Amino acid sequence: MKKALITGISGQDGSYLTEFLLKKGYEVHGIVRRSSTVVRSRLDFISPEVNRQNLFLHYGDLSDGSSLFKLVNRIKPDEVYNLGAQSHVRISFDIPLYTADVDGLGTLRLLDAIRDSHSQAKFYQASSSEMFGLVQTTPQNESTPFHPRSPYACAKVFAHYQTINYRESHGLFACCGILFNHESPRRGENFVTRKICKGVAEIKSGKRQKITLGNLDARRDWGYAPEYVEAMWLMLQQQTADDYVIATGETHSVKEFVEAAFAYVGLNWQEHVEFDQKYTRPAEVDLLQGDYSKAKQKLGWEPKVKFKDLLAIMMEAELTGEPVSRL
Ligand code: NAP
Ligand code: F7E
Repeated sequence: MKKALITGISGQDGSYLTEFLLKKGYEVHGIVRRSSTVVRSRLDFISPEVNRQNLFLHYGDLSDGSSLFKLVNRIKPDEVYNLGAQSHVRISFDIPLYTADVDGLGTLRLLDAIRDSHSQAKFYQASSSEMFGLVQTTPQNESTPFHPRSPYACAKVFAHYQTINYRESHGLFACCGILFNHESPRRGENFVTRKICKGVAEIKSGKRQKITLGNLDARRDWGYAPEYVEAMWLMLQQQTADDYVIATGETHSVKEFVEAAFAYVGLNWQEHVEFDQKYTRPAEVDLLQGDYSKAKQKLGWEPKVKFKDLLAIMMEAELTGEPVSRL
């Protein structure tokens, strides 16, 4: 039985990846942070069909190198997925040092823990399309230069190159997935797609009248999270370690998403959306559109769920009141 160790197991991607690996017969170990209330809601909704007896949670933290070293030594994983992060771009402007520590140095601590324990584990790094930032070419692929526009993106660029450096210097089987935005009913409530879908459902049911948003002109390449975690796994099943862009190839504005979500329930968005400066960023990423042709050719990976279907999945989950359990 293969063993996987996942940081960020309680997050959107961590919960889908756990489900995916348990279905494949893996023993899954996850690192969770201590918090004053124990919230594992995404893991609570893992499909009853999978064998939860093979899931083990351990306290640890990306800011605590000794916990990472001990866990890698004790568990002896075959695969390590580094999904843990302070992942909110706007909030990274409020807590830049914390974000750099967890997302940047945290990755280095984990890489070093693997190296120090002489582990042969294959390593996956959650790199991000935010690294392209002020985009130099469109669409973006693995050769597009980075121009990060936030503390979050700068930390991810650091982690990205540390991962490549451990591959080239120390022979680690280490891959970076440069994933474009991917969403689901399990997306955090303060990311724009989930915020919109939740708000629209509440307006439809009469619970509220308005939602307040920031920049509606930004364009994103939005995919479906369960499909993206499969790409992570595929990267670690290859003969050689490499880096891959994972995206849908489509780009849509936040305004298009808002319009489509309100139209889904028969409402006019202009009557219900307010603007607030506090949801804007000091530097915005205006346009993202990924070219996933390398992943298609080498991994045989292709997205099936695109903009319209994604919106329908997320809206249905909100309208039926089962936002977390819906797969
Ligand atoms: P998410 O829902 O925000 O989950 C982040 C996870 O990291 C949570 O489990 C969180 O734990 C954990 N975490 C936060 N700080 C930590 C720390 N100090 N030590 C250990 N764990 C910590 O993020 P996601 O959407 O699943 O994304 C997964 C990864 O992919 C992240 O690294 C993100 O930056 C990256 N990424 C995401 C996207 C996307 O569109 N979703 C695209 C590209 C890259 P708590 O539950 O305790 O908060
Ligand atoms: O913003 C605009 C905002 O916070 C998308 C993370 O998973 O994907 C995510 O980062 C766009 C931005 O995602 C609101 O200005 C307008 O242009 O949903 P988001 P993100 O910043 O693209 C990347 C790939 C990651 O790696 C990150 O971890 O929407 N926007 N109004 C708003 N955004 C938010 N959050 N809230 C608003 O009210």
